[in-house]
Amino acid sequence: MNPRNADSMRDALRAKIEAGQRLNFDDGVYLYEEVDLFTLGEWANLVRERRNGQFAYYNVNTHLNPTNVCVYRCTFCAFRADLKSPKGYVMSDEQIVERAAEAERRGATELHIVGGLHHQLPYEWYLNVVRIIHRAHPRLHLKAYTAVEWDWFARLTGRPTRDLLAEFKEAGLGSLPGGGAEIFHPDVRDKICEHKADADSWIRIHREAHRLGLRTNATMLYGHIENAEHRVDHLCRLRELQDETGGFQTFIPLAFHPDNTGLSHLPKPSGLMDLKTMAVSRLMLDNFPHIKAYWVMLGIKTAQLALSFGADDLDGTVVHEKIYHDAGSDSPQELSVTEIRRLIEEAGRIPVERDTLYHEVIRGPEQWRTGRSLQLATVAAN
Ligand code: V47
Ligand code: SF4
Repeated sequence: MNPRNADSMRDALRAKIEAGQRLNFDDGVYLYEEVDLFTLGEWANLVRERRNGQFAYYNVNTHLNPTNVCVYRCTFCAFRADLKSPKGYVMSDEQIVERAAEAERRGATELHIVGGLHHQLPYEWYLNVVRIIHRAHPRLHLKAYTAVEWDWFARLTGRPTRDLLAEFKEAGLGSLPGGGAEIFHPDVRDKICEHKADADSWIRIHREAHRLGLRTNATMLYGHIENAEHRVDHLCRLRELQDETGGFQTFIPLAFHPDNTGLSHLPKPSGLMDLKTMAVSRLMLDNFPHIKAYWVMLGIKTAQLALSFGADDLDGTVVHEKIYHDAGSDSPQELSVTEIRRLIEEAGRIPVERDTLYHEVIRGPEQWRTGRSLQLATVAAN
């Protein structure tokens, strides 16, 4: 592109962003391919501060992966195990409830539950996980099962996912995590996770959840075999559903970790790619209230920087994370609240503890309670 055209394209984009106008697919690809990191950061930060001011959110949570045995063989996954593999496990009811009890003792407000799709476990087993935890620990918000898992439950039962979501909601399901989205574009999806739920199914399941009043998150796995066009296509598809339902809370870009995976020959995405993806996500997803810098996968240092590149959330204390640690993440297993708040303050932001649905959490000497809603941004009505 000749320099004069490049300048006018950049000026046009800056003007659109300052005026709060929507960016299109070509703008998104241009941001990735032609705009330098610091300009991207400046623009993304403008949008971030418009939506969330100086606040940066975190929560106190714990992960539970009830089984790692999985019928699928996603090439990027180091977590899964074959049915007969010595690495495979299935947690007992006692272990599951004890994990929830431990979470509650540590003051967690949320349990993040995802796992493998076991060859032999019936639908009722997954339902029972939510039911027994909710009965024993009704205050813990259960953010459970990705769209890929919901699609698997439909395959197991022959029942529509909408009915299954409703049944789980009755049993104590609070919201859905954003996993399983990977890259929607079939040119990539067919190569990295051929058999599991496709993009249309992922989108349909989140639409159904939103219509049932369940909030959900969305993710994108980047830094493997995809290119900028695939990433921007992914973001545009999410933005379209959000226009329709307003049910997404947070978008989480997930950096690929290659160790122990079928793609171990690939390098890790660079810090530059991490921050660019954070910024482009903030700029393209103009209708998402929050963009999360998941410190477990970004590393603490990049996650802290990301708070100036569009992100307004660091996720949580995250105890017992397996998916990234199996794939070579060298992040610690847990961050203390003191450390998270220090990272946020050092980045010049105001730390706010939130619950899963973005209400302020107010801590007393013994107990916590929910305060005001932190949804500063307006989302379309369901
Ligand atoms: O769907 C698996 C990804 C996801 C690898 O909703 C990998 O708040 C990188 O979705 N390298 C599950 N990524 C995790 C997830 C998530 C995490 C944090 C918060 C939330 C939320 C959701 O992890 C999978 C897949 O995209 N993943 N293996 C890997 N080797
Ligand atoms: Fe199974 Fe999920 Fe791993 Fe794919 S990413 S192999 S569905 S556990």
